[in-house]
Amino acid sequence: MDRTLVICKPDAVERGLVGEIVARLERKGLRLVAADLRTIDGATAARHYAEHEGKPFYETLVTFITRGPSLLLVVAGPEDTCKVVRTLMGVTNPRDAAPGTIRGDLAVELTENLVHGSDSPASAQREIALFFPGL
Ligand code: 3AN
Repeated sequence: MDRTLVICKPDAVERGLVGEIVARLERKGLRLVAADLRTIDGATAARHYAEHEGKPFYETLVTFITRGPSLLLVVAGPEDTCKVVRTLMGVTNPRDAAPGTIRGDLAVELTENLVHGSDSPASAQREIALFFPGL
């Protein structure tokens, strides 16, 4: 099975949309391998978003992702799981995301875009190790 990391971000937990998001992943045919409701600490957020360090939205992003609990998931599918999850999520800016996608149906704000999914198999491996060491 091919695995990826999904984060239902603090806005998803605050808005009570975690069940909706997990249901969409499961209905697609993906399987939950690990799940943990956890407030991401600043150091872990900095490692997770290292590629965005120095960008104008970096501080906003780290403040947002650490403001309350997120639901961290490892999900598995037969193949191309990162791509499958990102198609279900929709593009980064919810205002551009297609109807039928998580962001397209449920969000309007660029920062508060509900979900994160690893963008490649290499990122998935790195992010699973970061959030679920020992899995
Ligand atoms: P995705 O979450 O679709 O993989 P990334 O990894 O490029 O997108 O960006 C991570 C997060 O950073 C996004 N979810 C979004 O909240 C925020 N972000 C990305 N680009 C911008 C931008 N131009 N302005 C503000 N926030 C941004």
